[in-house]
Amino acid sequence: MTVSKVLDYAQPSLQGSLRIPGDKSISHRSIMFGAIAEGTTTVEGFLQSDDCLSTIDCFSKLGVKISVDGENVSVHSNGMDAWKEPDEILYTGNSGTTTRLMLGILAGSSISSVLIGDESIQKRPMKRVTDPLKLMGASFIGRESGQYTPIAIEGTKLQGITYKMPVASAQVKSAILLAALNAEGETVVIETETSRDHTEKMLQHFGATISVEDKTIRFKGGQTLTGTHVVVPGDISSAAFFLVAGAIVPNSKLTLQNVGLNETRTGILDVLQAMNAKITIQALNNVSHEEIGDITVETSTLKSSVISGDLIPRLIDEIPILALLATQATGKTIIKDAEELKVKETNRIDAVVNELKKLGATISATADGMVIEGPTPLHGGDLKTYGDHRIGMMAAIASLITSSAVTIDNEACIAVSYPNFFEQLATIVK
Ligand code: SPQ
Repeated sequence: MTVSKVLDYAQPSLQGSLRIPGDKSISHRSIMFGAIAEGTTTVEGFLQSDDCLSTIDCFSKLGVKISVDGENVSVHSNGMDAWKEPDEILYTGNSGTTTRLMLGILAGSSISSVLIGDESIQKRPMKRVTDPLKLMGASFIGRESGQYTPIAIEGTKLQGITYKMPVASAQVKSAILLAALNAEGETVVIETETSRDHTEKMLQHFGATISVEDKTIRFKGGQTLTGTHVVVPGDISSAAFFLVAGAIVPNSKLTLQNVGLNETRTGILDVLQAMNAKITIQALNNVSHEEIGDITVETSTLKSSVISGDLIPRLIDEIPILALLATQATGKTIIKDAEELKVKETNRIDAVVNELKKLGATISATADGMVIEGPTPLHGGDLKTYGDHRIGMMAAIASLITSSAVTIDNEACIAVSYPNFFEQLATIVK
């Protein structure tokens, strides 16, 4: 059941500090790697969101022992050979990461299984993953030759391949690398643009050897992973909503603690700086092969920017909230080279343009992005989330600067990546 929520903030200012919850991409991978590894893996700072719980659920059905105690998770496994063939269908919920990475993992296992996701996942393209995996010898049955779930997987022996990626996608790269763990010989993945590299970093953290030179990744099959301790940084994609809120809500100053600062994810910080936002980064540290730090943001007078090219994969999930930021910047912001937005939880180009227009923004869709003119005062309205967490949170942050209330049609979808979003927001609204 979907429940709507009315958001009515009377000219707030935002003050205080937030500890940003765990990174979704790294939380998924910590469970996957823990399940593949031999021994016990302990995870600290795990994101207990709907998507990450879908990953845990899939591995539990494969017989992996996983215990969750808030943000602390332990995974006990004797490696993939000890997994049991699941007697139920593996349900990946709304999670593209779970679905695509599981396809890579299960392709080279010794078991048969079936994967299905929710209504949104059933429309998201899987051939980008199943095609290269088939080149490795994988066996899938799914609608339109493995394009859509449900997909049945017959685990089999795989061969290493050399694969030039047609799109910048960490999910495609990760699915191939995870399959490569069980493949004979070397696998080489060549990226067009560098996408998030958490899989490469975590492979090293679990004791594997991987070579990354510019956009070429080389990985030898047959390596054994060993259980370890993983500290999950806060998710910069979640922090992004409060970074933008701090910049656009008058008289605000916010500190976001424990934010992952992996260079493949920090495109939003580059854009905020280019648009004149006041941000400072302190307390840099390294945990489990990932950079972290605290970010302070203050209300700023913003100017427009062009967001394109190799910046896009470094901020792909932040584009909805950056579009809202651009409505408050002077001049024309152009977002291009972002066709990938069309195959996310919903078509995020159409969703962002439709919903921000309802609030009075000057915004139009292009074939590969959008154009936004600002600054524009926004008014209230009834907004659709399309069941997409990032559209829901963009609408919620927009409501902080609208002249009247904003209603969102589905509050629950936000729990896909940020279950305590509204609780945290309430603590900083003054
Ligand atoms: O997991 P899912 O549903 O694909 O989630 C999204 C999101 O907005 O949270 C995308 F819709 O993030 C992806 C991201 O866009 C997570 C991800 C990863 O963990 O590897 C990589 C990106 O996707 P892609 O297709 O570019 O590889």
